[in-house]
Amino acid sequence: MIERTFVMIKPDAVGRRLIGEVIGRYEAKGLKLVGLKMQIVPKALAERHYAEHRGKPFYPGLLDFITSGPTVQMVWEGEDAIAVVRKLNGATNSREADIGTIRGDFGLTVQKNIVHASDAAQTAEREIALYFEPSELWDYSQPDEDWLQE
Ligand code: 3AN
Repeated sequence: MIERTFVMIKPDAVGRRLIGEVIGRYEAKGLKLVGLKMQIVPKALAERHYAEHRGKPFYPGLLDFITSGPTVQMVWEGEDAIAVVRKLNGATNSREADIGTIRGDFGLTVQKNIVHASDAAQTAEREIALYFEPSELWDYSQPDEDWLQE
């Protein structure tokens, strides 16, 4: 099924000049970029984004980190995009993430783990709406789509 998922490149990866590398992984897989922006996430927005983690020991540090510098927000589209992107990203703990995944290849920590991506259809819908207006998402076709859709 063609899905859309939300992905954020975190401040560590922006600071380490990994934006192009991360975007290149999703592009190479065959996913389509349909939304893109860069911002320092306001604290109130970060609190809404990570509401499910409120009260956990790592929550204050997570908020500080995610608002500490510029981030890149994206929406990617493709067959089973939510699961495919999480596979490309690898396990949350970068040290345990398989080599070949984004976190496995570029990360060493749990918190500074390069990327965030939606974990389910409902989350994707919620996170896309948190960061994008419908008018900021683009419908367009690419000439190789027949090779990339069931
Ligand atoms: P994922 O980003 O893989 O979906 P979540 O949603 O469980 O992971 O966690 C959200 C973010 O919270 C992680 N990306 C990471 O930055 C941070 N985080 C999760 N667990 C921990 C932890 N045990 N210690 C520090 N930070 C954590």
